[in-house]
Amino acid sequence: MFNQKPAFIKSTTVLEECPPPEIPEVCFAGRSNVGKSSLINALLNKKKIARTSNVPGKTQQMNYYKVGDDFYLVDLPGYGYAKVPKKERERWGQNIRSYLMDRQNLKLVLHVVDARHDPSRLDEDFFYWMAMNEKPFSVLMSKADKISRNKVNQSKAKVRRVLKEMNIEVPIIPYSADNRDGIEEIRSLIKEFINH
Ligand SMILES: Nc1nc2c(ncn2[C@@H]2O[C@H](COP(=O)(O)OP(=O)(O)OP(=O)(O)O)[C@@H](O)[C@H]2O)c(=O)[nH]1
Ligand SMILES: [Mg+2]
Repeated sequence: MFNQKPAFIKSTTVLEECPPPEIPEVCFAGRSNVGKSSLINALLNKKKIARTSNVPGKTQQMNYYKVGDDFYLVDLPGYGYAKVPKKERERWGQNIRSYLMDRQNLKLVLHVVDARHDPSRLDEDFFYWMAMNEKPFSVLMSKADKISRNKVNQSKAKVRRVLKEMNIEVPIIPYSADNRDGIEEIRSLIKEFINH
């Protein structure tokens, strides 16, 4: 599946302008700068099909990437980006919620957190909201290359505990977009949900 040619399709801010829901899709959510766009590049084996930056707030729209004729990967703008004015942030929150709730062909939401930090209040709210709405999601932990394997395992255990407290049990996968650890596992997870 992932050996097919990827193509950038479009950017949009609202559900109504998303491509026709004829093939399944998977989206990437999480705070700004956590590594969502870099992960899409790693999954698609492209250096810069998705634009990345070391400055938070790079991705400002939903960006659609089509893999062969099979499925879409959707890069979402990060949240928690302070520079965006409050009004705009609220509007954006509403757009994203309606996308997450109502997009018919959305098979899986991949929520990215930084492996070096505990999940934030916003992350926890997101987990809770996904579970309440019975949306299939998984937690991916980025930048695992920046800490020891031991620390990665500790972080993973912490995320599992946080989820457990909310009675949520979902896959948790640490990875690195830099050294590609975990990338195959994420591809397998995506395939599983796409074929469902
Ligand atoms: N070491 C390391 N750096 C990473 C990894 N993933 C992303 N980065 C770096 O983190 C920074 C942010 O990455 P992006 O992919 O642009 O983050 P984003 O989540 O798309 O950010 P927004 O578009 O602002 O929401 C960039 O400097 C990346 O090079 C990783 O797995 N390891
Ligand atoms: Mg981005």
